[in-house]
Amino acid sequence: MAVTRRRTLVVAASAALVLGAVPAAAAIRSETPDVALNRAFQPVGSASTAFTYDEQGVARGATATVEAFYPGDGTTAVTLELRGLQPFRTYGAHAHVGACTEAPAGAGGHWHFSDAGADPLEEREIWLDVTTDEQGFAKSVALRSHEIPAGDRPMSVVVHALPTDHVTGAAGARLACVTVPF
Ligand SMILES: [Cu+2]
Repeated sequence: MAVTRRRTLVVAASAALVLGAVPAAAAIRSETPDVALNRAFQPVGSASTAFTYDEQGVARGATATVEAFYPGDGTTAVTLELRGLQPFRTYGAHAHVGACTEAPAGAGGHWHFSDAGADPLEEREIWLDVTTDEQGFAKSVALRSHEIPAGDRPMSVVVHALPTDHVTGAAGARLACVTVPF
């Protein structure tokens, strides 16, 4: 586990450097994720908290690992790892307001930081778009200069068919959803 965690932090640190996200980079100082979960996507109808709604786009048995870091310094970091997806494909992904349900729409809309004011849309929300490698593996990191308030937390990560439109936030059909206790 220690090795996995170290790799997570290195990836997050690299993203912070690339993005120049100096304030949010503080989030990755957390040694241990405050939230960490791994789930396999299962078809609707199964006893699961992670559903695939389109087994072509996200096969049953593909997995999602979500970690969140809350260092308490005004920043948040969230990482998403997906395994077993289609190779060489970009998927949109975001934190959503509701838990996953058997209906794709059940997770509701994008969750957003209520104190984010006029920040760009991506900074007001938690976007985790990924592009898979030849193995169908992908990882993304979202670093934000806000904290998730106790009474207003996202409850899921939804994987979409298309990259996220930076103006509208739209990302096409909902292919899969994993309930996350942020
Ligand atoms: Cu979404």
